[in-house]
Amino acid sequence: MAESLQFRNCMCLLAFYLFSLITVQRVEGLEAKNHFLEWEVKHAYKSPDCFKKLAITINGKSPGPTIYAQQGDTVVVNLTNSLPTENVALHWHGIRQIGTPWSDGTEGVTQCPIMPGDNFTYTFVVDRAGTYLYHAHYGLQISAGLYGFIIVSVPDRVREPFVYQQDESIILKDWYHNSTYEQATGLSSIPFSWVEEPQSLLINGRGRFNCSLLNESPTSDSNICNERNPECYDRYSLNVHYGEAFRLRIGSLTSLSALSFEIEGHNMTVVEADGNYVEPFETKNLYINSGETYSVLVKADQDSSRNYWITTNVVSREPSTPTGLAIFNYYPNPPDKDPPTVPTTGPLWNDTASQLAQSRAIKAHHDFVHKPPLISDRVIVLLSTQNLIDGYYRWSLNNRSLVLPHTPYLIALKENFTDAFDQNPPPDSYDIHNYDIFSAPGPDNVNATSSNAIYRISFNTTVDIILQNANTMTPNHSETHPWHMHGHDFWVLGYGMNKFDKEKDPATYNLKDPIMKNTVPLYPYGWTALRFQADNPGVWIFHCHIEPHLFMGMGIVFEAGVEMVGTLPTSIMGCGETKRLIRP
Ligand SMILES: *[C@@H]1O[C@H](CO)[C@@H](O)[C@H](O)[C@H]1NC(C)=O
Ligand SMILES: *[C@@H]1O[C@H](CO)[C@@H](O)[C@H](O)[C@H]1NC(C)=O
Ligand SMILES: *[C@@H]1O[C@H](CO)[C@@H](O)[C@H](O)[C@H]1NC(C)=O
Ligand SMILES: *[C@@H]1O[C@H](CO)[C@@H](O)[C@H](O)[C@H]1NC(C)=O
Ligand SMILES: *[C@@H]1O[C@H](CO)[C@@H](O)[C@H](O)[C@H]1NC(C)=O
Ligand SMILES: *[C@@H]1O[C@H](CO)[C@@H](O)[C@H](O)[C@H]1NC(C)=O
Ligand SMILES: *[C@@H]1O[C@H](CO)[C@@H](O)[C@H](O)[C@H]1NC(C)=O
Ligand SMILES: *[C@@H]1O[C@H](CO)[C@@H](O)[C@H](O)[C@H]1NC(C)=O
Ligand SMILES: *[C@@H]1O[C@H](CO)[C@@H](O)[C@H](O)[C@H]1NC(C)=O
Ligand SMILES: *[C@@H]1O[C@H](CO)[C@@H](O)[C@H](O)[C@H]1NC(C)=O
Ligand SMILES: *[C@@H]1O[C@H](CO)[C@@H](O)[C@H](O)[C@H]1NC(C)=O
Ligand SMILES: [Cu+2]
Repeated sequence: MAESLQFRNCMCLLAFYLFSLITVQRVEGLEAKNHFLEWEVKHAYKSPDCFKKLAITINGKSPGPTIYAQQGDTVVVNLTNSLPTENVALHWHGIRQIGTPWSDGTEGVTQCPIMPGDNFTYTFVVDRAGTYLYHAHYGLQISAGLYGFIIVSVPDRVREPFVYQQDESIILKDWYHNSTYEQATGLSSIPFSWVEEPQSLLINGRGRFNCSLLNESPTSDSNICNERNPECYDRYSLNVHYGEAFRLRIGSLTSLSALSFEIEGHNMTVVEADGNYVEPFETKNLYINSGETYSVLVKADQDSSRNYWITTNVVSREPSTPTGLAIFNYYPNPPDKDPPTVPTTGPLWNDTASQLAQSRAIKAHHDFVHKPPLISDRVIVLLSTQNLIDGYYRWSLNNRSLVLPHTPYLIALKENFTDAFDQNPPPDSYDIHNYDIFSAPGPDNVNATSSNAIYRISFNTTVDIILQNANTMTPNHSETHPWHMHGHDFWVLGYGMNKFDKEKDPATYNLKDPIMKNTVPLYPYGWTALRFQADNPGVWIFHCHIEPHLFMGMGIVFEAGVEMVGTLPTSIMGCGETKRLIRP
């Protein structure tokens, strides 16, 4: 049964101090701490929604342990790969890795994979307060459960632009019963087999699948799905006292699903997005895509004689996954007592207008506006299409479907291994005049190709990226894609429907108070315009955060200022052409 909040916080802190050895250094009067974390990545049977499945865990947990740190601290994670048959790499999502581009954790881009039995140390500074994430960047391991939170507090004596009595966090996940191996095989086979919709939605790693749905099928086995398993029965319960205001950090690391999140009877005030303060606005439900984080403030001011539902629902794709549930518990009601009401099924899944309106409402807090340069040095227009390449289903950007090379780009570029990847840059645009974004590309679109070519960007120039959506290979169908950039935050200049018009649409850009984010949605048949300063030396991936879409090639890689990157640690080497660098 659910413990009290105090007890859980206490256990959390205790675990935190037990598993992390904290040293304090004095740096010019500021205290910057080092957090040494020993993490073992291993398989374990888990039943987060009652269905027993082999998951990938950190120290036996999925989601993994939350990293709590303070702005300016250094985090050192010594990761041991105890998966007997699988490589791994771990990405620190939203952390820019300034000066440590080799710690970005992106297999094929910034490092070789960590092989079974090997250990690898990630060292990086959490240079900004805010809510961040970590997750696997290898294969489909997010869907196997390798994910968690990074929560960075403001320095001592720094006040945030809002007040709260309690700091809580909720991580959202879609959960599949099939293994990642079945999924990966289906995605890379002829005929193609899509992963379909998830079986459950997990709130802080907990869900509840209706096991009797399996009883008709030959796989029925009470050991496989058991609703009396306490791992699934115990809903997450958020415990509050009447009259208090709390901050709720919400992060999503879904494999596929865009979600709506709400707390029955309680509006939320959005105050943070991807680590940046938001000009506060109130909403009944929060839309959240994979790779996004938000903080909302909630006031516990309703009838406190009962509990309320916390719900999350699939949006953007026609849902077949039941509502994910948790409990908003007013003290002293029992924390595990189901509310007396029927939980909402959320907003209409295809109400794109309401999602777009919320995206547009997210602006920089007036005291924290970081103004973008008024003009950019380069504009890259990226058209997303679904294509067949040699009979395989793929996603492409301007006809290029990303396939990572065997030698990670960061090492290849520093060592001048010019044969490690295609040296011809991919196109900065597509055939805007002739390409019809509303028609399905023919199954014989022979023009899209697999490619490992990258964009080279002059250091510290200002770059606009226009994400352009289009019809998939299914007639009258276009999908939502959350795009995530490594190493940088970008300004979100605007969103629009239909084909981007480079004459008219830039006039609609928000150059006054655009929010900076690291993940942003691209809506069906629409465009999203971003601007960023290429001021972080390294090689970075920019990709759709839907894990199977990235697996199918939906991303680009860019380099800026790689010549300024310091000496690479040999621990990132060992694969492809880098083998010869570590042999005497
Ligand atoms: C990381 O952990 C491994 C395995 O426990 C150990 O051999 C190694 O010395 C550790 N590395 C560091 C830097 O602590
Ligand atoms: C951890 O890695 C270091 C160097 O990469 C190696 O010397 C050490 O043996 C490894 N420890 C274990 C337990 O594998
Ligand atoms: C799970 O994988 C099997 C193949 O092993 C496939 O037949 C089935 O359709 C998949 N189930 C779902 C829900 O995708
Ligand atoms: C579970 O599924 C069964 C079979 O479809 C259905 O009869 C039952 O009402 C469901 N239970 C719940 C709690 O939804
Ligand atoms: C909740 O917020 C919505 C705006 O999204 C507003 O229309 C509504 O009145 C608010 N409800 C309450 C109870 O404050
Ligand atoms: C949204 O989807 C529902 C079915 O779930 C459908 O009836 C409705 O027409 C759709 N609305 C729009 C605007 O496409
Ligand atoms: C793909 O390339 C061909 C030319 O080879 C061009 O006609 C077509 O418009 C391109 N498609 C996209 C989506 O850029
Ligand atoms: C790679 O090429 C650059 C530019 O020509 C040069 O400065 C650098 O020393 C070369 N690096 C290596 C490892 O050869
Ligand atoms: C491929 O590109 C050629 C021009 O190079 C164009 O004529 C043809 O229509 C394109 N095919 C498709 C299916 O887009
Ligand atoms: C990038 O350029 C801006 C001026 O446009 C300058 O303020 C900043 O210091 C430069 N950053 C780096 C890392 O060189
Ligand atoms: C697709 O939409 C167009 C109008 O936008 C309509 O004329 C056509 O019938 C639709 N096709 C299908 C297969 O639904
Ligand atoms: Cu996508």
